[in-house]
Amino acid sequence: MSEKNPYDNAQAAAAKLAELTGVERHDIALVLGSGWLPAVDALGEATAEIDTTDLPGFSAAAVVGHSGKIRSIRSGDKNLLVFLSRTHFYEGKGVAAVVHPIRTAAAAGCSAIVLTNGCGGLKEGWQPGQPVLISDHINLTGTSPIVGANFVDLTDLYSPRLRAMCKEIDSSLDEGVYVQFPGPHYETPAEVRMAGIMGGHLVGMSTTLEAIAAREAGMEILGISLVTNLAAGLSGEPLNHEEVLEAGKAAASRMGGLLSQVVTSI
Ligand code: 8IG
Repeated sequence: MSEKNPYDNAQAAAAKLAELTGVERHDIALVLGSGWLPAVDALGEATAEIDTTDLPGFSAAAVVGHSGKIRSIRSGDKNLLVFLSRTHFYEGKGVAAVVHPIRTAAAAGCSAIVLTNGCGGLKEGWQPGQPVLISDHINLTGTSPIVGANFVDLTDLYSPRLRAMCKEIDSSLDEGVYVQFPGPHYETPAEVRMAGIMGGHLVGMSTTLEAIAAREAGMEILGISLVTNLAAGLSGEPLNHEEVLEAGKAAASRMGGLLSQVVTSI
């Protein structure tokens, strides 16, 4: 990242985004996690698609199934800004790089953001391919995207209004507390038990730092996890990345329908 401060960097990225997409202002941002790519087509035709690396401050995507693209989609009367990939904390590029897309979205005009991820599920009865609303989080990365004495409040971080809206769309949606581990290794079974004892229901490697940066920027936040696997030790099988992508394909139409209905009612 350049020597300027992260908020100026985000302003520069947003200006370049407007220039390359021809869309002056975006309204709602979406960040797609593992397994969510097949769902995005339900959001509508892309007005423009650019490479993340065309914007200042972005680095190339590092994970299979994550495409390093940004799509601008016109949906009803709203301009959606869809990040088809994210930078993960475990890539070691620093927390500012992790939340640069979030700050860019805010600088581009977005007042709401939908953060999605693929993760392990702890609650009994949850099955791979099941979307779950994030009700709250536990950040185990040991760090924050905010530097300095800026004591941002995280009460109701994941908008109760948007969660209620999702449940109106799909009354079978459950909620859970998302626990972010640093990764890139998955948890041990003992760590999964710890997460459960702490009050967690979902384990993953993203989202919490982004949510904090989004709150700092004043955006309304919706978090949706796709349970792609039962958390380590709960299924008797080892974890692998292929099942993650499979779960996404299997659940794509349900998640796509949910996303498109949510963005129209936000
Ligand atoms: I997809 O079980 C996916 N991402 N930490 N644990 C963690 N991250 C994940 C998992 C999981 N599944």
